[in-house]
Amino acid sequence: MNRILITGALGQIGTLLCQSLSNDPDNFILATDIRKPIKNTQYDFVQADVLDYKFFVKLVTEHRINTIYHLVSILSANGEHDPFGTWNLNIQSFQNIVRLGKEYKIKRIFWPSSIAVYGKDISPILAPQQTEMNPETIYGITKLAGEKLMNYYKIKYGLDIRSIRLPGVISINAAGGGTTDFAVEMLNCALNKDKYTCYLLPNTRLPMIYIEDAINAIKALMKTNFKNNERIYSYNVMGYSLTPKIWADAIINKGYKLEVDYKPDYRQIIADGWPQTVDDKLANSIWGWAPKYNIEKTLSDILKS
Ligand code: AKB
Repeated sequence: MNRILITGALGQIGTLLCQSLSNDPDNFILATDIRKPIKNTQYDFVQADVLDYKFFVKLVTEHRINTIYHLVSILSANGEHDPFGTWNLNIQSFQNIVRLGKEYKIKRIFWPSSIAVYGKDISPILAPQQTEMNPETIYGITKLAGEKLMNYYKIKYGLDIRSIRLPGVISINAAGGGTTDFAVEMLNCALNKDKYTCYLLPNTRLPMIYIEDAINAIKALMKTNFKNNERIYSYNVMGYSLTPKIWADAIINKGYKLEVDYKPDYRQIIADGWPQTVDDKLANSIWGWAPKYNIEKTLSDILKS
């Protein structure tokens, strides 16, 4: 049986990942978050701060946890308001999870990295899987540090930590504090008949993925039997790339009235430092990654509910 602990379980990815993993009778799920859920969950939930190592030791031992999905993170835009706090939370929580992995023989850990590991010196089209990386946000720096630590701990302690570099994730709920949140915010404005003021210029192009594809990617990655060196990567994945203008037009084409004006702020500089598309061939060739959702399918799926 997989006895799974999830941190950041009430976040954009955590909410759906917990539901999806809990549908499998072979999985026991212990969801944790710093916040309390607003409604009852179909799986066990404990309010907990992942910086509290001792409390997590208790959770891991009491529930005989053997797998961890560590999703807690301060994202790119929020991170810029508090670089010290962002380093502390993103890195110290990572270290706590790794330490649990080592001390309590956790068999597999998932931790998401991000396209924020790239900086504006990268070629913006099909950013390569492996290249020199110069992130320009504290969030990106913590993600790059996490990627390096993953490999360090693999060599040092033989830990099995798996990772993908997520682009902007699209779902009905925004991640909160990310630079790619405009897509979800715009969608919600269309549904609520509100006007949307976009903080990025209309033609800013960024890589995106629909939440269903992101969840499928995480699950596929965690099931793969890797050969030795294949585990060292945080794999690039993406569904499609879009601009605020393309996304607004696609929503309007679905019959929604949507008025958007554009007032770029500090997030424009962050977005300008990220690639427009990433090269995800390696994920495809090693563990069969292939997205199922394009822009049209994403919108149809979100709007049907
Ligand atoms: C953000 O915008 O910060 C995140 C990301 C791309 O990692 N969605």
